[in-house]
Amino acid sequence: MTLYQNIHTAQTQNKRLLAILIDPDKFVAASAFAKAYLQKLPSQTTHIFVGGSTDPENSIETVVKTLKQHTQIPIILFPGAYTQITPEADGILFLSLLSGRNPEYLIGQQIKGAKKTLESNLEVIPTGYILVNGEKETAVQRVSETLPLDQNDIDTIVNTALAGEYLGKKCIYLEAGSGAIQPVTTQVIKAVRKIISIPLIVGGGIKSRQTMEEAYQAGATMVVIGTAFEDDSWS
Ligand code: 1GP
Repeated sequence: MTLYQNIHTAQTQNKRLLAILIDPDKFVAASAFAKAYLQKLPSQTTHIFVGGSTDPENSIETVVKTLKQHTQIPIILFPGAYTQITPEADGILFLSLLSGRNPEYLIGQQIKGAKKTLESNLEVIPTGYILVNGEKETAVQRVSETLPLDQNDIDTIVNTALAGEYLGKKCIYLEAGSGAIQPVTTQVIKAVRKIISIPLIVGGGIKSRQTMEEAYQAGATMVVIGTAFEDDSWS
């Protein structure tokens, strides 16, 4: 089964997927660190995402290689820039920032990374990436120089997600931004879930089992958690 078939099946069979996001910038690519990190992950972890808005040390390749030595969990790139594409992973969320109006993040980075992606043999998962307001200026907003969508403007969020599906995206990722104060609300998740037929990924600011549970109940196929495992604040 491909990575996408697995995600799609989870959606149709109402199974819950959990991705842990590793920011290469904050990860020590050493065996002992990787082992200890992997051990503390929840047993229901189904995927590991690796990527960040920035990777100044260009460490993503060594981070993925180190992780691969210690886990069978599929590793999917979640690149903030085309420079983060590396063949050691299993797949890539080929993102387009649909909430923004910066052509560089709608199509520019994608053109720069297309050939590298082809040559890498990574499984490509075309993903419509929608940044919503998490009540904090996040790295995605800063780096992409775009504004998030207002979480109260559910119509615009829903229409953006639907347009993403019609454009051929295979997943929609609702993102409140790393370290968001306000995660994606259940109202937003429910409204988007109701209108799209593709898997829905939800992340940003989820720090507790309860918030994770609420996101699944509202219709998330996959929940993404990063910061809470980085700073051990998961509760
Ligand atoms: C960010 O959705 C992810 O891109 C995860 O966010 O770091 O807040 O868990 P957190």
